Amino acid sequence: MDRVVSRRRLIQASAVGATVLVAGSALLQTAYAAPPSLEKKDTYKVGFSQVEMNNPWRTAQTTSMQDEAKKLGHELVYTDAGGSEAKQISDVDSMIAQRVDLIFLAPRSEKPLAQAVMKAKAAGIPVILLDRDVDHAIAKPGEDFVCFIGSNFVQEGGRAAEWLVNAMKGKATIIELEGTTGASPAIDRQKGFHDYIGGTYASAENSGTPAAAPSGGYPDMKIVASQTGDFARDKGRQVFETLYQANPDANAVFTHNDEMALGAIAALEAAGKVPGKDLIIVSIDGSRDALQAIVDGKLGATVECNPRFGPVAFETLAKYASGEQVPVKIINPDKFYDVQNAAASLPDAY
Ligand code: GYE
Repeated sequence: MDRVVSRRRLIQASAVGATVLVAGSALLQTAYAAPPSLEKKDTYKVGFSQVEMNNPWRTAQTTSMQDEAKKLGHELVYTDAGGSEAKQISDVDSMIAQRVDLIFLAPRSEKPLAQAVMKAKAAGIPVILLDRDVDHAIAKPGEDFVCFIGSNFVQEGGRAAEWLVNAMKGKATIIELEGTTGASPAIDRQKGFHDYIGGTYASAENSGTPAAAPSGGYPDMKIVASQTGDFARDKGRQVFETLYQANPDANAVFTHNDEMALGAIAALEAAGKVPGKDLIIVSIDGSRDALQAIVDGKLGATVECNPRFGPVAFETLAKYASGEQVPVKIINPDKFYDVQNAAASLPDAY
């Protein structure tokens, strides 16, 4: 383990607001408040730890990372954790053992993978989080890892809620399918949606979009059931089937990703219902299948969650290596798809 305090680390440490360096111990402490540094080189050996490959969003993200690495001549050490936290932790261990220069990590959930971030830090390997965050009580951005790159999930949930309020004219009986338990997009999408409906959505913190709901929110928008479908199509279908049987008066659905929306649509059709008529569905991701479902009248709308991380990921790596200040949070801009633009957006969809 590299415990030598390099000049570069000290520079980075002071860049994150460390105090004046005097004694030797203060030096060590202060230096360790910054993530490990990255030497400036033409090409790197970079790890990319993917969480799972069970949906088009993940395929698009992996392709984008692989294409960009290839274009820039970097070696990409790629792993797929198959949806297992234990496997993802051991994937990071093996990247550490292979001495990659930096790890791009798409963590399955906030807490267990925060420990993997701390192990990489202790081994002197900087980590950049892609698309999901870790628990900041365990691993801090700008200190234990370089930064998080991804969407504003609270805003995504708020935008989905705003659309559904308008579509249902403020009155709905809603079933919610949540993403993977303990994953930051599941936690934050739920928060954004619930806060908007409850009238506590922090609009200003979320660049003013959507505008705040009226105080008191929308008391006739009732979420009657909410359960995880693990961001997966078939799990979403099964869970929706159970929740709908228990709540046959539901007339709206909010799903944390498109795969689960497509699962809910399949369950509804199997039950002889007409998605888009009997129940109105709003989702998040913007996949090709989801846009097609909008065109077919089955899905109402989907908030985009941009999966094309390659360019921004490797740009951030280069900035970090050249000692430039990297923001601890880099937010990808997201579009919005409904019946107005779904057909026109199909050719570029993933
Ligand atoms: O919405 C989902 C994927 O973490 C933002 O994970 C990502 C989410 C995305 O499996 O489809």
